[in-house]
Amino acid sequence: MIRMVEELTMSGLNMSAQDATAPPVIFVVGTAGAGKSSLVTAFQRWARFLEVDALTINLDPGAERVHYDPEFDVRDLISLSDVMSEYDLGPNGAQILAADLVAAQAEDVFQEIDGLSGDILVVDTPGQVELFAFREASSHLVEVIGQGRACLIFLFDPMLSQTPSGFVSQMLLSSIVHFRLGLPTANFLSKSDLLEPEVLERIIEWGENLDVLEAALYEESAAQSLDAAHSGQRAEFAIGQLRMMQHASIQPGLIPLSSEEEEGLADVLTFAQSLFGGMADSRDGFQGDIEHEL
Ligand SMILES: Nc1nc2c(ncn2[C@@H]2O[C@H](COP(=O)(O)OP(=O)(O)O)[C@@H](O)[C@H]2O)c(=O)[nH]1
Ligand SMILES: [Mg+2]
Repeated sequence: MIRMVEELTMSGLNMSAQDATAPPVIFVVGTAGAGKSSLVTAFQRWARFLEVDALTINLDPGAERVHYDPEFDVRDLISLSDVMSEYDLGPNGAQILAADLVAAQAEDVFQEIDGLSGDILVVDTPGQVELFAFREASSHLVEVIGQGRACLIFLFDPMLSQTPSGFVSQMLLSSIVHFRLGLPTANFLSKSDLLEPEVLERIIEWGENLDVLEAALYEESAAQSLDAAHSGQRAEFAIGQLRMMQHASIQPGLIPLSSEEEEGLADVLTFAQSLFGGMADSRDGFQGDIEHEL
């Protein structure tokens, strides 16, 4: 894990040595309604208060309202209602086509953001995670916008996270997105203000202790009175996957986040900083000193 972070840090520094002004990029991903857009809004507001210059981008053509102040808004390029009428599609088909059309214009998007100098760039992504992670064209978009200095914040839905199987399902989804996009990923438990303290504590413990999660999974299966052999297999499969992730140094941990109460926002910033260096580096030209130290 440490070696991986070091390598990433080194490559991050090298990139920024080429272009000292390009800020690190955080892509915010998660299932529909997980709280992505709210996080981008809360993060920008919070960062401004700290005089950290957080720039934002909206990549969701289906967004109805955007409450942050984006440097680039994909809706200026593509309107979902235009796609629906032009190609005679329903909302779902239009979302898929719009995602591909956006990605096909990745270079235009890059022109819009090239040369921006902020401390960090936070990217809001389409409502459904599969539109961002599983369309072939999106990988290209991630490359073009990320410029080798990007990471992912994966948001867990708080309601789904309350059952062991829901929790594990999201862990697996997060690891698939991580694998698919190939970016360092941190998992956050979204809207944690909605959870009772003891429920929150239990979920966080599942992220830290696989044995506890395994026991909870077996208990859940038993309560659902699935037949014993089948439920055992199911739990074994899930835990096996998670152990493999642990083995591959993919951190299964989960950090509580509340955009509503501005909790965990510092952890989002810290994650990007741990990968790509401090904010002051690019701003004050300390980059050379840091490379020298390394
Ligand atoms: N209580 C609470 N609600 C939240 C929080 N973040 C988002 N929400 C609500 O969750 C819903 C979906 O949020 P949104 O940011 O649009 O999700 P997205 O589809 O992932 O972009 C909205 O009604 C938000 O007000 C939070 O931290 N706490
Ligand atoms: Mg959204």
